[in-house]
Amino acid sequence: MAASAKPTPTPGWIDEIFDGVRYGLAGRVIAEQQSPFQTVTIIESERYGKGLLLDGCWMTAERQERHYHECLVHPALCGAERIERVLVIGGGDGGTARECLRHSGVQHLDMVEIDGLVVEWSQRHLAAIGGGCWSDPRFHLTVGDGIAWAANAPDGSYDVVIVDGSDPAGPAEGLFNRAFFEQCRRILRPGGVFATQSESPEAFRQVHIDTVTVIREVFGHADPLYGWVPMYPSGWWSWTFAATDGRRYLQPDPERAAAVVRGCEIWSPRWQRGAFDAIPAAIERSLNAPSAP
Ligand code: SPD
Repeated sequence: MAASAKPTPTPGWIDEIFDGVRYGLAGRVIAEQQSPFQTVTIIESERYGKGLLLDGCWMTAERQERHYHECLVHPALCGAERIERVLVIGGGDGGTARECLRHSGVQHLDMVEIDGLVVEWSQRHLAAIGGGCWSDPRFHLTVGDGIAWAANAPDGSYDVVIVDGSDPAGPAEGLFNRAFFEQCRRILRPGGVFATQSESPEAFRQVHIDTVTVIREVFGHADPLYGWVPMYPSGWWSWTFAATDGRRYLQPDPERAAAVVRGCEIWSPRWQRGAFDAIPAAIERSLNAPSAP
């Protein structure tokens, strides 16, 4: 899972290198620092504007972030029974919180990001991604451990829990395991929805399958949705949804959807239907195969 920008760097390019493939943008590094958790890099690219890498892996960029954030947020925010209280774990660039706060029904959003440098540099260099979230009175930021936050939150304290972490290595590793997903389920109210990024069905296929499988075991069901984040390995990405009372995220609330869809670049109820249906045949077979005793 570990990526590296070290082998054979090409001047004028920033690459995530994974498993024999380079995923790169023409541009330059404008800031780089080792935080207590990871190497944080801010770049300026020709095609997608300013962007963020963590430990050499692409996280986001100004002119591509909607491909990711809209797909993670709106199926959950349009699918939960209520949306007054939202928890975002990770999400330090602010893009996930920004999309959540477009829903006027959200009254209180806790965001728990482990790395204060990611927040600070996103506010300074990538202000367009968080937009107005940082000063929204509904937004409450804690720089701390999201896994511990979930473990300590009271039962049924959130309507929506969204996990916007990086890949399952380093500080985000614990965001992919059963114990964490169990806590996320416990802290949801009845009618609540859980959402997480669930990696690439191509570049990180087994991680993707394992993640969906464990969420299905914890919630009794879970549905991956497939889209594209061109700067990520393979460009093909997934987000997975589950709920306390069945697959309610498959039917977006029409009023909530109508209120946000005009401002979306990718997400719409129609796009969402296709994206849930776009499960690759081999992934569907693997997910439906009986697990070994
Ligand atoms: N391989 C990249 C996975 C990154 C997922 N999180 C991105 C953060 C955007 N808010």
